[in-house]
Amino acid sequence: MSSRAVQGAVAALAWVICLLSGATGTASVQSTAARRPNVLLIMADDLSDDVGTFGHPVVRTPNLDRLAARGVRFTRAYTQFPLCSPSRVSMLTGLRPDTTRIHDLQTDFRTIHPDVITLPQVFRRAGYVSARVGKIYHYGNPGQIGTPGLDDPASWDHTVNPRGVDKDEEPMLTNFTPGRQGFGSSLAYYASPAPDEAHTDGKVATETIALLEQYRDRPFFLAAGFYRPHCPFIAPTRYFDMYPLDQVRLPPAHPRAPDIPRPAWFTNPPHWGLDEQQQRLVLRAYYASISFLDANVGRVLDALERLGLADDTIVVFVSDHGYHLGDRGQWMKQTLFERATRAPVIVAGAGVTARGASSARVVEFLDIYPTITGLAGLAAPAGLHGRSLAPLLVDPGAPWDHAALSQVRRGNATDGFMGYSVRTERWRYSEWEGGRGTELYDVEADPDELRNLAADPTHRDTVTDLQQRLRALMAQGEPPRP
Ligand SMILES: [Ca+2]
Repeated sequence: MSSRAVQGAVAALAWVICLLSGATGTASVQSTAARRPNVLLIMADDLSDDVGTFGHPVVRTPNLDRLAARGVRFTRAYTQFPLCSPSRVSMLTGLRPDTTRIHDLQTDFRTIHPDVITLPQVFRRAGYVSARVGKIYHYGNPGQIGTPGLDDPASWDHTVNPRGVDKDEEPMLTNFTPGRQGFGSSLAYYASPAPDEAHTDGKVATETIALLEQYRDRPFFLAAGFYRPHCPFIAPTRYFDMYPLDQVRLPPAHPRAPDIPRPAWFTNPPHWGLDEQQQRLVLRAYYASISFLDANVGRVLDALERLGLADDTIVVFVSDHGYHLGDRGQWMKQTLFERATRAPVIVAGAGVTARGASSARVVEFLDIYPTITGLAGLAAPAGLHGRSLAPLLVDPGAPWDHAALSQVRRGNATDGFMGYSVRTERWRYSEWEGGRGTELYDVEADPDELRNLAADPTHRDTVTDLQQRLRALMAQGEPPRP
């Protein structure tokens, strides 16, 4: 048995003794809880940083605002793979997608890495109760709502898989992309008359609150996995009413520059043929879904405060990747552009001193695992690919010379190929198919990534430098299989 396993066993034994010793045991449980912070991990699905908390002029997210006031917003946080399961498995194992070898939505990572220690497992082994509500590991959304999805049973003591009225409302959807497979990849919406609490995400909040009440006297690692704003965009009507159509602005109609490699694009043909009014309706539904998510997050935050747990709990809010909303005809995820790779991260609560601040340092979703274990004072397994964000939780502008690596696959595992992209504070450099296609954007001067500078001789040194950084980060993972 490893020393870590021994520590876990000792901690577990201590709990058994606490629980068996009755009233005295309860007192010692509470004193342990006071020493060890709890963790509340809140995940959104397909949420870009188009939220008021991150500066969006229209989308209102008052509850994320109040969470951000208690912590640090990361405005340049990048997923390792802009697709649900590859991103989530990477984040929760702390390993790059070429190490996890999870590049699709079907593979169970335990079939490849039976002994990897996930983030929740670190807490479980340290004697915390570990519980999940909803989508933390991959779940077909909406297809697998109400099932465990691709869950990892070793991560949890307690799981809940809510199913709400939105599942029954799917026949009511207005679907602008009937040719795409299933509602999980559709541009489809429905303004529901059902109350918040009847929806799957309302139930995620209700069940999370119940777990907070149940485990308030124990150190806990609770993960609340929400399903919105992932499509289909079903939310209660009043959230649609927050966004009159005349307030919904489409992004500028920039053309696709011909020197951008073809694999860079995901949505073909542009907008999947939607006209501008249809695009506006989809945008409004996405915004409504965000505000509904925000309201549900707010209910959980209210409970945390009501139960007196706010000061002793580390709260991390994270999406799984970003989302295109029509820029250059792109929708959803699975590109290496800013909009699909960048997503909101907020680290708040216990142990965070720079409250209400934002950090523009480039960070990776891989950094979340060692950040949370570090804040809780627990040892992370050796070999994680990320680094703790602790210095930025004290000084959000602290020196931080790190880049982010994202990747995405085109085609399937046997005849497909990968694209890789490295992001620094100023630049994004991407390579497709082993370098057959390359892109360089000065994101500071060109935030919409319209001008590919990769072939511009005046930027040759920049390309060389970024290629080296890209290779160094890729080398952390294993090479992709041919
Ligand atoms: Ca997702």
